[in-house]
Amino acid sequence: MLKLYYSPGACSLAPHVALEEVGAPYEAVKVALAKGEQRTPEYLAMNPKGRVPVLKDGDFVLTENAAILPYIAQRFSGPGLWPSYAKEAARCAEWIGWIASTVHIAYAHVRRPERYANDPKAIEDVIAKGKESCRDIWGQVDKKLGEGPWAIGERYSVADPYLLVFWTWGRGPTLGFDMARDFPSWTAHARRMGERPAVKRTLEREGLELPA
Ligand SMILES: N[C@@H](CCC(=O)N[C@@H](CS)C(=O)NCC(=O)O)C(=O)O
Repeated sequence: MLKLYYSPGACSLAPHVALEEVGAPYEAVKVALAKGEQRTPEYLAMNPKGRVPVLKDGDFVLTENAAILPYIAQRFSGPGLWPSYAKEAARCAEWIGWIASTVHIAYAHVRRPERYANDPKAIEDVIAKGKESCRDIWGQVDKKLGEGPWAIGERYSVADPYLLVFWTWGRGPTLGFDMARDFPSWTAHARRMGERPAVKRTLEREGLELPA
């Protein structure tokens, strides 16, 4: 039995949706980040990084969205969430690599500035600059998505639920972007995501609103 350790609204939303999409039996184990459950000795013994997501497949423990998403897609190849054509697969890897290394990290400068500076004034600056970077990067995502309809074009892949995470963070209180006005292509993508039964089920379980 697969187990996904997730926290509502966190970046673990992406593998959560992916598991719903592939229809594999799995258990969703909630980790309350606000209560520090990611730092208990038991959790750290499983994932010394103290983060979600973690995917357990028997004894195989996997961390990092950039590894977990391709793993889910390739292990359950039936639904085709990892493209079989080399160029499409490369596009999918390109999105996932960029989201993990750049989009997520830009957001962390605003949400977790204490990781990047100690001095309170410097922290203020990290947040201000982080917001600017996010607006710029959110714009790049919007442009790259274009008409879609999906991240890599005509075909839905695990890059799509990963994008949804950052759309929801864009509308959240940390960034407070007007996603529909400023990032219309990404918002159209989020709305398409919201029509998928797997996404509806996952958002409901995590207590998140559908993209309006
Ligand atoms: N590079 C990791 C990042 C994971 C990560 O930062 N997860 C956050 C939630 S979105 C977390 O668990 N934060 C808890 C903490 O920092 O204490 C991935 O993509 O899987």
